[in-house]
Formats: sequence, structure tokens, C-alpha cells
Amino acid sequence: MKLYYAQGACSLAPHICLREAGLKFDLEKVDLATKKTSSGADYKAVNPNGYVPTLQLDSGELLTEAAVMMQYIADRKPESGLVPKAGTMERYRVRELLNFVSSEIHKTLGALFNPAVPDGFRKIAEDRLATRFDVLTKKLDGKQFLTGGNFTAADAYLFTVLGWAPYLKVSLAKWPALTAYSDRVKARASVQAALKAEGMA
Ligand SMILES: N[C@@H](CCC(=O)N[C@@H](CS)C(=O)NCC(=O)O)C(=O)O
Repeated sequence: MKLYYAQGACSLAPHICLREAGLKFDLEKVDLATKKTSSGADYKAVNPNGYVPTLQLDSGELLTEAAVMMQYIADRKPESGLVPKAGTMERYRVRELLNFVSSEIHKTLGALFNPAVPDGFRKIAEDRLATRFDVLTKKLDGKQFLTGGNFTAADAYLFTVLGWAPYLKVSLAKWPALTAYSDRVKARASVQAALKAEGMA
């Protein structure tokens, strides 16, 4: 498999999952500004949307959308527990979280990377995020990870997007449980290895 990624972008989440699952994979960096990959390829020919991540499967097929490729990765190594077995309620819970992180946190925080975002929008985004962070704080009460004691793909995803907060000047000071959670996730060997491979550690 090959993961097309950009440093610290949402592609970090499937990258962490690949390492958690112990799968063999290559990385190819994408320059999001020029849409060229590190091998000089036209990234838009890989993913017409021009965004990362894209996962090239061993069959050569291309799979996009972070939350979906994490499920694909997890299913290659069910014993990793990254996404529980099909048909179980636990699986729906992780899918529920993946969807929540994608639509409520990733896209709201990610919009703030755009330097043209007006202050009014920033305020709306921050208010919305605050309500989501309150809910996440409650969810994490007494737990190591989002679903309990086991690390799942949802944790890889939430860790990745929370990591953008300092760059976006979104303060997490009101939610110390989220910072403690991020520190716990960051301490994992898979996360350290992924950060190192992306030049962030
Ligand atoms: N719906 C996509 C969104 C991916 C996305 O937002 N990627 C960002 C980085 S986190 C990106 O590549 N942005 C550059 C662009 O859209 O040109 C997914 O969930 O995988």
C-alpha cells in the first residue's frame, strides 16, 4: 500500500493506523500548494479533489476519504482493534466517532487554515467547537481513549485534528482533559514513529 500524505495533515490519522496495524506501506509526500507529489507526479491524477489522504491499495486501486481508509486499514488487521468486528455495536460506535470527528471537528477546525477566513466566521467556528469539546470531555471522563481502554482509529483521527489547534490559535485551555488525552495518544510508539516519518518529531 502507499499513503499519499502532507505533513501533519489529516493524512496523519491513517498513517498512525497503518503503523498501529503493523502493515507494510510506503509514503509519498504531496505538496498541497503545487499538487505535485515528491516523485514529481501530478497529484490531481491520483485524487482529482487534490486533497490528502489517498491510499493506493496493493491492487493498485485508489481509496480516498480518511475515515473510510482507516476502516479499510483496520479490516486488514482485525486483531489491531482499530475498528471492531463488522456487525458489532462497538463497530458502529467507532464509525459514529469517525463521522463525528470528520464532520464536526476536522472540517470546522480545518476551515481556519484559510487565511481569508473572516473574524465573524472564526467566532462561529470557535463557538461550535467549544460545544463539541465539552461533549468530548464528557465522553473521555474516566477513559484512556474515546471508547474506553482500547485505542481505535477514532483516537488516531481526533489526535490528528486536535494537534492543529495551536497552529490555528484555537485555545484548548478550557479543556485540559483533551490536552491530557492528546498527550496520551502522542506517547504511543505508532504515533511517535508517524510523527518522526513526517518530520514532526
Ligand atoms: N473529505 C476529505 C478531506 C480531506 C482534507 O480536508 N484534506 C486537507 C488536509 S487535512 C487537504 O488536503 N487540503 C488541501 C486542499 O483541499 O487542497 C477526507 O476526509 O479525507
